[in-house]
Amino acid sequence: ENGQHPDGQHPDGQAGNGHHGFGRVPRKEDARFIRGRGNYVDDIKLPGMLYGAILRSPHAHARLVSVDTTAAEAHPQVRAVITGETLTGLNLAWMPTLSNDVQAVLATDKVRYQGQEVAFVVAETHYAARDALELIDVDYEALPPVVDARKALDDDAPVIRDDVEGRTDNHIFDWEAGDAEHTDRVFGEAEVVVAQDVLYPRVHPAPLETCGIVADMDKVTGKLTVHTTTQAPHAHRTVYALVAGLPEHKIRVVSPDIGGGFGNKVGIYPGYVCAIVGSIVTGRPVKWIEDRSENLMTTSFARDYHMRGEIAATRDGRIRGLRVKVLADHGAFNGTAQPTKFPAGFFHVFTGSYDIEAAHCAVTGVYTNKAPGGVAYACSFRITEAAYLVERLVDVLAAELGADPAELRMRNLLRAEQFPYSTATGWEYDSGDYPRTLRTALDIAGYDELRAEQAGRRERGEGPLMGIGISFFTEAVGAGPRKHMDILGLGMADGAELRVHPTGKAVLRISVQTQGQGHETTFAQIVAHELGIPVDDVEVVHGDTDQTPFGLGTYGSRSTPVSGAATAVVARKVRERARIVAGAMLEASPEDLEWTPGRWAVRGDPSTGVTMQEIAMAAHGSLELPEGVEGHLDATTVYNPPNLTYPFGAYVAVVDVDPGTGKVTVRRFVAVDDCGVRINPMVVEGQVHGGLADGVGMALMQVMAFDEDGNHLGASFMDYLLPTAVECPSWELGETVTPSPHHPLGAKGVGESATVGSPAAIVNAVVDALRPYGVRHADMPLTPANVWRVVQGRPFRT
Ligand code: MCN
Ligand code: CUM
Repeated sequence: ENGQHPDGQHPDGQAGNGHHGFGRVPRKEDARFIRGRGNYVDDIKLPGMLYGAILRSPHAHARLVSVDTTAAEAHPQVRAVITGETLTGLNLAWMPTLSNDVQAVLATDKVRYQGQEVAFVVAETHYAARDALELIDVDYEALPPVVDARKALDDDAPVIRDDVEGRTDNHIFDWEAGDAEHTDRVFGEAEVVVAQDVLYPRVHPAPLETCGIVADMDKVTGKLTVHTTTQAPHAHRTVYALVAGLPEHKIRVVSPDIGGGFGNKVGIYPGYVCAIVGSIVTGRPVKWIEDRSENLMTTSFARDYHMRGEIAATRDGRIRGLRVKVLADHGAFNGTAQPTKFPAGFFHVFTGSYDIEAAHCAVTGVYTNKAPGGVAYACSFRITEAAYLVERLVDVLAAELGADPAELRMRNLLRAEQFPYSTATGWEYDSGDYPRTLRTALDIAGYDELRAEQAGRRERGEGPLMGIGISFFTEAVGAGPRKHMDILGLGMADGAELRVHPTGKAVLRISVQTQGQGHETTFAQIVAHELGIPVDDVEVVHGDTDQTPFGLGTYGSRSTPVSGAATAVVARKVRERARIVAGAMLEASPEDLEWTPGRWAVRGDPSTGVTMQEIAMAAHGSLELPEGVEGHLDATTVYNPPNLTYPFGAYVAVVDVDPGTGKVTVRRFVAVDDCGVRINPMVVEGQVHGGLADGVGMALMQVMAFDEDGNHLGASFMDYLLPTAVECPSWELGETVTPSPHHPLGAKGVGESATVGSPAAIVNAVVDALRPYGVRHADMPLTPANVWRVVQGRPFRT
């Protein structure tokens, strides 16, 4: 199936004019965004508001000898200067991270990466606060930094985290998954083994809106209100409650419009805590908004995984085993965001989409003198790294065997009848028909013709070099079942509340928080689909802890799998209540009623039916209801997902490489995604487009580089490059639909799929183009300079 429904009709015919459910409904939120009427944190101005600015360390590693704030405090516009010492007095100098480590809010003993927070100035204007930073006199004693993760565990490596008593090295954790012994046995017996070192470089999610906060401590009511950029308002509130010792009902976290999150806005940053302290100290609201360089240098980066992967296979191309070793660079504080039990996130889905007998991975995390983070940038908790690694390895195996990469994949993909499938590392994939999806992508691409064109060009020596790359990915999204997953002890179930007013208009309250994914539209569509009312009659309330039920927020593409399911369940509760009311209205037994979208009617006699709007009015009216039935139609629920959902997809990239300059042009890109039932196919395609652009960025342009002193070399968009329409081809999308069997709507998450799946397709295509040079692998980013370097000195053989 490759269905496009330009008329807004859902294939099941339920959506129609006026949009009563699923389908290509235009996004409600766009009306304000395209008119410049969004309301972002930096748009918020409270009476008497002050402005904060952060003094940051120029050193990657240095002892803090002294911080003299006298001159800054004397600045006429400055209202407070906060240092590590001030915070120590409040027991707030260190804060817990999402990985059960601690992180300095403001440095007290040492600075551990360039850009680390040292002091916070609160002043009457933003400019005055910035000016006053220059008046602070800090005495540093420089220490040798650890920049290369591969040297972090050397005996003579300086110990970064000597704040922890007795620590003698930079080791954070060792973690493994799979059966090592079984895997070694399979490798011992294997006919063919290939091994490859693969780096997934440090990159940055770089949302257009940087991080920020307006903190307002009301001394009279004792209530703290923070307007902030957060993907997880309720989780932030609980963390603030634990850190500051304030009760939760005295904290309100409001997340207004957010200009992109991409995992950058999951954690709590020192600037947030400083702004809150600033408001407590001055008794006035304090705004802190970071600038672009601060965002790129200090907030949650992504990846930095040094991987070594091996595949064991038979001569005829049957993959039997996978063995992986990873060195994970977590920066100076272990602040990665993922469910507690999984220090390497969901990296252990690295067996990908294949039927593999045995697999094992061992991950070691280390500290370096770089900013903390690691889980961000549409990664689905490190599935980006896993998918990239296995898809690179399969191509290395194809090269070794002289096999076609599409055929090799087809040969090893899980077959439809194998689902639900238990992987060698402990996942239970819910549903899939992988060969069908790969075939769809190959058909759209015209794979055989592309290969023929490539062969012809190679034969004729016709430039530029053409490459074709394939990737097939499986994701695990929708964290997660409470018994397996929590973050800082908070379980990952989501609440939902639905109110239906007397005239049949509805208000849905959810805990997930859109950063551009279109939740105000798509969650309204879910309610409309379940209740048969117009999408426009459903208002979605989110991003305010005072107005929404508890839930863990938006990341790991969990909104549709968890809160989307909660929404369907709560709407069905309302529909069932409506059935009882309709029974009373129609003087029939509720069991004898039948639902057709929008109305309950006596079975076999649809003309007698009552609409949802009529039922809502009656439910609030004087109609006599059966004994024990309350009036109104409101309902609440908490959804604890039974499993994750497993979206998947097949991508084909076609590139042209100029060997003289090393420049790569993405000529075509075909993406066939299967995220189960699509609530809004247009929104899904938008998500895929964005993720494919991410893939072009990471594969060809992006890396957070450092020099050997730990100086950050990419602190602006002049150096850290974002892909634009110029670098991206016109995406060619297809779809298959394999519903999730355990999700009430059959939907799976999709928000990160394309970011996860696309880098491998592009890199595989570039390596394929460079085959005449005998190239088997090249690390991202494949910038012109890097590609040029890879082919230097290599003989060209067709
Ligand atoms: N959707 C759908 N049908 C499906 C699946 C999803 O119609 N079968 C719709 C959903 O209703 C929702 C959107 O697609 O409107 C994305 O849904 P989902 O896959 O559940 O992902 P989340 O809403 O949880 O979004 C999170 C995900 C993550 S983790 C990152 S990172 C990322 C991404 O979304 N950040 C984004 N996409 C982004 N898109 C924008 N514009 N901005 C970001 O910051
Ligand atoms: Cu890993 S980025 Mo998203 O999960 O917010």
